Amino acid sequence: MPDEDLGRKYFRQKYASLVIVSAAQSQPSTYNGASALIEALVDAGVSYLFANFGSDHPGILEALAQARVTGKPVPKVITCPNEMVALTCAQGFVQITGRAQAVLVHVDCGTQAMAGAIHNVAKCRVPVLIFAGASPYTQEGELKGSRNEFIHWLQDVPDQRGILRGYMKYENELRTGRNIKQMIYRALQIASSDPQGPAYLMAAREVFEEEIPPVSVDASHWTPIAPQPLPESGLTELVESLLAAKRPLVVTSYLGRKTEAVAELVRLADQLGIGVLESCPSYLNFPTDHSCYVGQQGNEHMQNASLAEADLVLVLDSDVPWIPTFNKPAEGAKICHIDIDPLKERTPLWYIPAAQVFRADCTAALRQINSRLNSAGPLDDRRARYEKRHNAWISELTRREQKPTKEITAEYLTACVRRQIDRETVVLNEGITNFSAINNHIGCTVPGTRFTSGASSLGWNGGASIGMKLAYPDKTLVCLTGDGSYMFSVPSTVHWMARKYQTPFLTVVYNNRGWRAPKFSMLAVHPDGYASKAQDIDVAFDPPPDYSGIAAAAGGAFARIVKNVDEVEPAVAEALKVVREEKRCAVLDVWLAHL
Ligand SMILES: Cc1ncc(C[n+]2csc(CCOP(=O)(O)OP(=O)(O)O)c2C)c(N)n1
Ligand SMILES: [Mg+2]
Repeated sequence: MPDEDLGRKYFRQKYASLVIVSAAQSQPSTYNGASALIEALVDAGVSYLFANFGSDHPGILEALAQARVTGKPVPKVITCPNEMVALTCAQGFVQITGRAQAVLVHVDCGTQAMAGAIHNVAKCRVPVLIFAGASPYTQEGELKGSRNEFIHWLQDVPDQRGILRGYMKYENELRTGRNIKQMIYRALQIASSDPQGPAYLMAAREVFEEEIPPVSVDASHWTPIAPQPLPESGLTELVESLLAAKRPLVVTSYLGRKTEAVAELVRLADQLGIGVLESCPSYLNFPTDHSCYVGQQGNEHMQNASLAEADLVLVLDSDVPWIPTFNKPAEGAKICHIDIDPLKERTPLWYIPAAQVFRADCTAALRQINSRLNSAGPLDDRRARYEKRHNAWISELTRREQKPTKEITAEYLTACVRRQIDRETVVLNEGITNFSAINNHIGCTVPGTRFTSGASSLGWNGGASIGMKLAYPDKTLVCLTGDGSYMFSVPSTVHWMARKYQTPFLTVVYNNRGWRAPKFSMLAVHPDGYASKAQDIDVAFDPPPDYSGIAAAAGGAFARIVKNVDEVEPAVAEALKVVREEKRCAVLDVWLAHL
């Protein structure tokens, strides 16, 4: 039999039962579990469903189509050819808006394919609702949705929820269409209550197909728990310590996830002359041009001078305030810790020697502290000292970002980008070994303009750019990424989606021809070993792919490879013009020194 006939026969067999069932039961309008799911998402304020469909979703595809025909609202469906990208898009959108979004994936397979994005949303505390179908639980046509494809036996796995149990704040199985709405609201309430995080719900096809009386429940009865303030007793002691200290210092990493908290931290610095150090920041926590800002530190193996001389360290929202093997506060410094998640219950090994620890919302806590601080006191000395440090730090950055004579440096490249963007431009940083260079030289000052994945599974930059652009259609977006991280981001999917959903952004690939981070990690542990002297340690990408060409092929992006120092700034300017005026993505592949 020719291939074509075989194909037709297979198609007829595969879909015959489906066609008969739907013809026999077709009605003008059906209300089933899938209808309840879509209504629940709309009522809960979910704007987007980042979806990758499969055989588990006939009910949902049908309900979406029915709702569109009958004029009912549906979340905007974003078709995502890769699940890691789908979840990362949702993460990007939520990092901007704070509003939980939904992701739909295919059974255990799509759950696995969300891959490291699961780690990122969990560690970054991103509220997101993930739905997966599950294999039908009937096999002889007992119920609508019963098994009718061979994969239904293969996809029936012992513990689908176990795939991501270690990462979810909440996971459950929907067992009937009748309480789907309540279950969705409960999952969203848990995901959106601090400390926020992802939730996972799965359901077999029969649940979505189950015809039910329309469910009417009030989504507003499942609001997130209210932000927690500091207790009055602890507040008094804390404020006294802050006033008594000679060199108080704030260390923070993700306080800026709420932009209001940044304004409160500025008030605190202005009132108290307290220094602010960002440690491995995942958000912009403090304006980098404020005279109390002493810079940021990531993996740099050195003792931070401001941290060493502080006599009071106020840790505000941080997972890694310092790395004690080479950087820590002085012996005897008083440490106070306010965090939405101070115990880090999902991190098996975690402690800092804190005298006071509070689980509280930093915006609320800082407001309380600020309203108690009504005397400026003898603070000019503190402020002057931090101002001196700040100015020295700025001079050092200016020195480092000078135009190089030979190979392009990350510092110079980042300074070129900075000169071509405005204050409102949103910057995504997945620069890895150039992470600090990017944060330092990009010079963001406005809260909510600088982001990272907040975690460590690479490839966040592309999907997050799409999600953030959906949230901020009028802002310019600049995605600064290592070459390895660009490859991890699945650029073929990202650029197809960016064109389809009109989310133009500029990507700059910091191309050092491979993975420099594992090389640095090796050298830090084995500085004089065999690997340190080896020519090749299997981390280089020679010859590298044509990174910008991938984006051009997948989504019509503007593509340019830049190898010459003189070309850098004009290329950034031209690429940004394309993004802003032609509303098209641009990818600049900028060659730095070989790793
Ligand atoms: C999904 C995932 N796989 C592997 C790693 C381990 N890893 C950490 S950094 C890194 C290299 C990143 O390369 P690139 O983006 O080019 O940055 P560079 O190290 O060159 O600065 C790798 C492979 C990871 N963090 N996440
Ligand atoms: Mg690299």
